[in-house]
Amino acid sequence: MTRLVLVLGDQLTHGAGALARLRPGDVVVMAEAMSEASYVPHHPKKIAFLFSAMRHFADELRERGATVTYATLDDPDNTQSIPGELIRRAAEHGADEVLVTRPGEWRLIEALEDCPVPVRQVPDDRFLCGQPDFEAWAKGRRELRMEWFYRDMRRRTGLLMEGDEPAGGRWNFDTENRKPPPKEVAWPGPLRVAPDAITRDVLALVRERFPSNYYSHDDFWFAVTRADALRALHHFIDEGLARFGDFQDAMLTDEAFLYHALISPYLNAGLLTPMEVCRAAEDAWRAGRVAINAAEGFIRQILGWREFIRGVYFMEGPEYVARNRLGHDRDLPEFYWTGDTDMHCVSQCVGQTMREAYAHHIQRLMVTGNFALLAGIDPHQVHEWYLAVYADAYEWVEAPNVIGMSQFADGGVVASKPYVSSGNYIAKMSDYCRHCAYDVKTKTGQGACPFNLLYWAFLDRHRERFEGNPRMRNIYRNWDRMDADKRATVLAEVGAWLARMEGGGRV
Ligand code: FAD
Ligand code: DLZ
Ligand code: SF4
Repeated sequence: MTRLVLVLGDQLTHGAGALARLRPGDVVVMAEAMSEASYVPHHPKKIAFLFSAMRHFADELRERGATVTYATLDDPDNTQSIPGELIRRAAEHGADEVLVTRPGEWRLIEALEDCPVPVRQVPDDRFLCGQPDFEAWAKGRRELRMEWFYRDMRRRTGLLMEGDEPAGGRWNFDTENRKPPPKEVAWPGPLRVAPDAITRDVLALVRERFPSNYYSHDDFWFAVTRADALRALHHFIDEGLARFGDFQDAMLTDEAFLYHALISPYLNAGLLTPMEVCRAAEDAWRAGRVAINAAEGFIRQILGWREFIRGVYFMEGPEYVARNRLGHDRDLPEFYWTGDTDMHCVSQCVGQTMREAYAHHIQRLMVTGNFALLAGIDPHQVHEWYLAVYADAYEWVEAPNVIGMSQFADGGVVASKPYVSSGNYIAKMSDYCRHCAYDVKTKTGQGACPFNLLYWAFLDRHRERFEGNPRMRNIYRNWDRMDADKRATVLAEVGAWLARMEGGGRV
């Protein structure tokens, strides 16, 4: 009997997972499915990136001799769901078995388990730490901390190691990183690839099927093949990496990319592998082309954070995304879609997100994430927003970053304390406040920065939970030292400001 091998849109890696088991006679199934393209309102550039990358990948598989069935979104026979396509192709080819690399979302894992055609899911071997290894590492630990996991991964892979010791004598060079924003940015930004005929067809289809008042369809420049993704990686290693460490937390008005790599869409779709990315950074350091703080800071994101986040998602199970430990229930404000707010930091981060389907880590964590947490937005709505708007978003990586790291809705599995800050942090790490209608130095009254007000209100609201945390004790001391009238003013002003926001008034 014929066997089907299902390849999903984020499984575009030759010779990995199910594709490593491809036998003569197997039929590869790929499908652009409306169910996948609409379970959240994805950014059209994310959809176009995936569809075009899928079409190029299907051609590459055919060139390598595989039999591939591919359903485009506008194919009249397309059933528009992944299980539907498996049933249709199984009947077409007389197949009674499907092989697939385990998907990166519980939603799809469960849908495939329920598929009437038996589906065998094999582990996704594109990660540097397999799930059994992660769970063995996590077992018996009171708390999971990325830094310890990362050191184990350095030892295990030999990346940036000199024998048993970390290269450069330290595991972590973050004290040399996190500089305030540069005056000017000295690299041209990510490699921009001109759309070829396949991409142009996809862009036309996506423009027609996924019209949007919020998102931009214009100026699509993502790489959609492995060859171009590799060029984009080396462009960054050669021209951006040297400054990555220094400015990794900085933000600048109208500078969407700073010294960031812009490789997460490629890594997550499988066009690049994590080991080759880490090796490229290590080689640049060994060749003396970048300093250790840049190479180490960058490698830590991939070898440490990315693998750790993945392990947490699968360890915590399908209910993880429903967690709401802080009981936040406010609706996500409309300005998360329009950028229409006087808060320049939020307006900048949302604006570039709607244009580029991209924001870098600190923009996601300390601007849009910080605001949602401070304002008590329902974490599930925050989660769905992040899953929709970014070209690199799949639940396995988005959810632990949002539900865990950013919204503390998992009660501390990913983060040891909530990532909240007043406007001071944004003022230090960006030029946003200089262009803002609010005044970051004003704590209460006319023009007071909302982050300042919301920050104290958040701490006050969650006092019982956080005042015992040794890393937060001093913050509570500062709040308690404020005179009682001032504290009452802060809380009253926050209430009024939030009521204005919830009433749809401009804030
Ligand atoms: P760089 O800053 O150049 O970093 C290099 C690489 O490190 C990234 O490409 C990425 O693969 C990896 N990386 C860095 N931090 C993380 C992290 N925390 N988790 C996983 N990988 C990491 N990343 C996603 O890939 N998909 C998401 O949906 C996603 N959602 C996020 C939501 C929030 C609230 C936060 C705070 C972070 C999120 N991240 C997500 C992590 C990070 O913001 C992005 O990986 C990064 O911005 C991608 O841009 P880059 O390629 O320019 O990364
Ligand atoms: C995200 C996405 C989108 C938008 N479209 C498709 C699609 O049409 N066909 C497909 O196979 N995969 C798509 N994907 C990626 C899947 O949703 C992804 O495999 C799961 O989210 C698991 O990570
Ligand atoms: Fe954001 Fe406040 Fe700075 Fe305005 S003043 S940019 S709202 S932190």
